[in-house]
Amino acid sequence: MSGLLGKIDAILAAALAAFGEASEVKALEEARVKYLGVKGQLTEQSRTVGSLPPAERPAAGQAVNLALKEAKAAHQAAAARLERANSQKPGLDVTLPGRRRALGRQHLISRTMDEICEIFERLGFSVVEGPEVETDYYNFEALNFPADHPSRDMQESLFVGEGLLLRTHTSPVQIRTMEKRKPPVWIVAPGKTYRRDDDITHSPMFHQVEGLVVDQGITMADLKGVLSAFATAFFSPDTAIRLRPSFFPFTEPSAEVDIACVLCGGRGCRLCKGSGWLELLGSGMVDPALYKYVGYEGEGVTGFAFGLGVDRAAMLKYGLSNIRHLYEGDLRFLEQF
Ligand code: FA5
Repeated sequence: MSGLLGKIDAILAAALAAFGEASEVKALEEARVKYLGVKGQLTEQSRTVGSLPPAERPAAGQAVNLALKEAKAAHQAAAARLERANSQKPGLDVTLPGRRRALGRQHLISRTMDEICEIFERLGFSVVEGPEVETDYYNFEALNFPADHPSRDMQESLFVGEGLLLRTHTSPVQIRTMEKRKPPVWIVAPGKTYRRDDDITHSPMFHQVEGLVVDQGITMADLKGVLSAFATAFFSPDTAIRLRPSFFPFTEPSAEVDIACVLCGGRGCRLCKGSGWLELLGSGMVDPALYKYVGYEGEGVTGFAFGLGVDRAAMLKYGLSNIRHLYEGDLRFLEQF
């Protein structure tokens, strides 16, 4: 009996020492298995109690139980000590502020498009949209394009099926709007447009904002007044514009609108190739030939329209050297705006 009690004391002392010395979770677990596991040394002792003479069993049982209790408490204390130590290791400072997710931002094109539409909304225009896959009828025919116009050629526009193409401009929205609404019409139509173009100032997919006004007594002075108000709001308050004669099948007369060079203010520099002007958009008075397609004949109205390149406007405003910067998804570029 005394032999057993002595043995229990010795094992307990060894167990307490092992738990106390364990400096890692793995070592502590090994010690627990060694002394308290199913085949652990203290657990084994509790089994030998049954083989003792009945008179000795109570005292021996009590001694083993006490030893087990003490060993388990020491193991728990050691486990808590290791957990505390681990949570205080460098790299796990719970007082540090959490890691914030970087917030995204609007792409420069979307921002420019919104900004352009807001300016026209302040001038009394409302925003409408049209489909990007268009029929030949809306993209060309109802816009007075002759049947043999080069942009109707398969080589020039991006056709996606018989008589179906990716719209080459936002002008089809003019026809779609006039079909649905009676004058007065004051709308802008932003959206994506597609052409077989690809160089530093032209992209196969780009963006336009179409403008259309059809009302009583609209003249070219209204066209110039509205576009001048736009240019001063979008670029800077002293931005001058000029109208240059041009041709579009759906406007008559037609004009390219240039702004005074954003770099040199009109004196002439590398950007404007010495001319002092930069081309911004196409425009003109709505050709009355369109009215027969949309049932406006006899309304006694006149109108003007314009088509503004959004990518071009962003390039001019922010001094971008290559249109591809807008489409490469390089955050070092995009995060500047
Ligand atoms: C048109 O697209 C006419 N629909 C504009 C218009 C509307 C005239 C209403 C009259 C009345 P144009 O092909 O010039 O016109 O294009 C207009 C603008 O789109 C250009 O000034 C340019 O800024 C932009 N643009 C044209 N092609 C590209 C391209 N591949 N990449 C980027 N911008 C382009």
